[in-house]
Amino acid sequence: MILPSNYEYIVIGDVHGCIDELKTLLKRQGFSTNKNNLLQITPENRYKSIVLLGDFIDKASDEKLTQTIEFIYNNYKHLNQDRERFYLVRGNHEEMVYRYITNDPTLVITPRSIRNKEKYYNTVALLEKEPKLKKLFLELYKECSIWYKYIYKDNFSVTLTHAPCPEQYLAKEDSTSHKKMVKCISRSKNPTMPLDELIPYIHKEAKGNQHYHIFGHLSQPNIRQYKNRICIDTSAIYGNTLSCAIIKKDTISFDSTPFEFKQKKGEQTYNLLFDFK
Ligand SMILES: [Mn+2]
Repeated sequence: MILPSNYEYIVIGDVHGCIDELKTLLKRQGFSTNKNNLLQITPENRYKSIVLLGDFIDKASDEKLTQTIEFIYNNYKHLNQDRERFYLVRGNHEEMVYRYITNDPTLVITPRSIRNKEKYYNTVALLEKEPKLKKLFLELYKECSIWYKYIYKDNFSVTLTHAPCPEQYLAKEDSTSHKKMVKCISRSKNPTMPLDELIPYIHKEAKGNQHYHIFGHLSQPNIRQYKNRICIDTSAIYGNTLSCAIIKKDTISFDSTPFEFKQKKGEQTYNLLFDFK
């Protein structure tokens, strides 16, 4: 999916129910909310678009997850009424929750998968007891794309996916490529392995040109960049910050806002990306 290059993009990393921080970050980027939680369209933000880079659900409290889904749903409708300007990328959490709540027959139910559902995918239980919210989530899920690409002249482009992935799969449309862009090899299943060894392609394929790949998924203590590979998941739900990349013409800048402690933070030990000794 190609993004028109005559607009500016605010690309936001893994929200995981951090609705207060999402609203703060959007406000810092020129989008205030009114009393109905709708983002205000002003002459100043007319040329700005918003991209959520996947994993907007799970890990947070039920109250905050509810607010997050409602906020994204209402603003998705609201902002996209005149032109498309609010985009969603599919994360592995949206995908797994979707598979659980639609009783995907390819999802093998084991004691482990039931434990995972409770531990990692707490949005499933919430949606199962709140049918109206489930309907909103299902509608949003349909709107999620696997990737977006912004192209500004021949020498500058930015590909957006939820997870890091090998170059050969980037922005491709076969089902293997789709899987690779949504989720990479699991860190939690390989806890002692340094991240740079777990996904070696990400730094081996990195180049010093201006064809960037921005992704989230790998919670980090800060924005991590190596050459043209950039991770913007800065662990908001783990009490750190929510970050965005701002793409304007042929420039990328960044902004972050701290966790506001309006809900309990999650626990996580960081496994650092681009940690070259
Ligand atoms: Mn993820």
